Amino acid sequence: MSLRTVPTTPFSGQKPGTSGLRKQVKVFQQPHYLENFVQSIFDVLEGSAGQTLVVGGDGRYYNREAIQILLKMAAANGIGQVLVGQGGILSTPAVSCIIRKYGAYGGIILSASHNPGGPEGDFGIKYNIANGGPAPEKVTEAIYARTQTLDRYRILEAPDVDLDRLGEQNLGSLKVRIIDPVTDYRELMERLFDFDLIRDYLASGFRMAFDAMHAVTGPYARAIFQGSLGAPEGSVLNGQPLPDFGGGHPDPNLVYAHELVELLFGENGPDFGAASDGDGDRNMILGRKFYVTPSDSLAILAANAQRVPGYRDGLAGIARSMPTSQAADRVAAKLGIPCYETPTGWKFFGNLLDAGKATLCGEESFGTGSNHVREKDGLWAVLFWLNILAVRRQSVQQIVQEHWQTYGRNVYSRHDYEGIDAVAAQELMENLRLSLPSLVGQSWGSQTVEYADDFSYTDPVDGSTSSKQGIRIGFVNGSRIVYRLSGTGTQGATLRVYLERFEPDPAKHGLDPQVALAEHIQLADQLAQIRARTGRQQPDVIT
Ligand code: VG1
Ligand code: CO
Repeated sequence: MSLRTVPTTPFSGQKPGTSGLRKQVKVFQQPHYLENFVQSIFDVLEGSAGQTLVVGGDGRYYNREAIQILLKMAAANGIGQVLVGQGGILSTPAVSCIIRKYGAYGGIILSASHNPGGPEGDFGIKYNIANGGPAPEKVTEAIYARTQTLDRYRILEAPDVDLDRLGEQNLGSLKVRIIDPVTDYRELMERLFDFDLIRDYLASGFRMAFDAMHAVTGPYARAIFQGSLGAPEGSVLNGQPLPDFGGGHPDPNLVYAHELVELLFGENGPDFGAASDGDGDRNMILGRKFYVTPSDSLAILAANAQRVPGYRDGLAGIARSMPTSQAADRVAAKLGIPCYETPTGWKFFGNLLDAGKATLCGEESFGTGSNHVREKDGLWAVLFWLNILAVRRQSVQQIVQEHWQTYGRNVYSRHDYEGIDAVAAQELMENLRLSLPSLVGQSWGSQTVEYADDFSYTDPVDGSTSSKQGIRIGFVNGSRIVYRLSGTGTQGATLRVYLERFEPDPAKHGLDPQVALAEHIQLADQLAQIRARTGRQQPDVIT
């Protein structure tokens, strides 16, 4: 074994996006590419010598190779101990849980989340801090700045670690501990939810299906749903993590989780269906022939939280990302607790959770979570729903419809235009931005613009400001159109258009959102010239 300092030169574009650095696998496979980024992380960490890091990934192609490089670099950079999930597997929420439980200094997650995997797919890397959450912008910016001046990295030349053998191994002065990926996480879930009650409900004939989409949640879902909770074998679909996710797109929405959707919308389907994404932090919730929007899901979990053991004492507050619907705000208002509006990306929830200002958080992009960890958590959301269903003994559809009757319905939809020309996308946003001041007060049909701005956020805890977080056009009746460019894509640009309209009338709650939002959909195109500028006649994905 020998310690090597390898000369290197910076790569451009190693800038973490909404959730870490995501690039095509081919980009990561270039000599020194991953090493440069990892060294930049180590270079900006202060006082990490002798400390513990948690490392794991979603099992996608290049996961094992990347972990070997990372471990050898950790050894060469004076890290004391690394906890690694067996086989290199750890879901994003499990990493967060393990960092917190063992008081680790931080963690590194290898994942490109919902992006496809395999040699032609994507890879990613993300740094999490000691609270278990994604590094805040000041850290990711420091890492990026370091990537641009880097001229060397340190690595230990040593044989590979056996990632499949549980227990301790030495890599130079670094202790590597291979741990079971599921145990700590399952124990945390058992403390939050009434497993006995859910087990009884499942034994009474209530049927569930969970689609792990050949991604990281397979082992967790099998252990928890089929193991601890006694759901019949076969309740977990696609439960084997595969490097290419079986050729699928591990994004739990109506388009990509079609196997589950067909099951739930077919005849004699299960009562409850759910899916998660590549790294296990997202969730989609389905009832029989019924889809729950993630924004509604957050609001419903909040409204029912006190029925669940972990949240029996009530919520301190709710936080949602700006484009997420305002359904949660209505619940917060009724509960008399604050509702915070943050930019897109889980890193903005960390301070609110640490300061005890928020208990539940959510994003419209199938992300829900709480103060139990500092990441969004797919299986947690599924267990939360199961617990509520087991208490209320009503169908998913009944629970959602009753919620709308009580609070009104925030009709919501997101339209994604994927892989569009990056320059055209920038121009579209720039043009829209320029037109904002002139929009206020203008009317189209029944819609009058009340405000039009580019969302800027000041963190109430540390006072840091993040600007240009999405263009919002709000109407006097409370409806909104929001435009953002994705910060997780790897090819071209992805335009996201978020549409929301409040419907108080229960007689209209059953309307298809695409119909109920037709006026806004048309207006969204007109105001931003989407079709003309992108050349697309319709969105690629509607959620
Ligand atoms: C998307 C979602 C955002 C989410 C992010 C990471 O970002 O919109 O809400 O936090 O993905 O989720 P963007 O910038 O593409 O809109 V994950 O599960 O990919 O870590
Ligand atoms: Co994810």
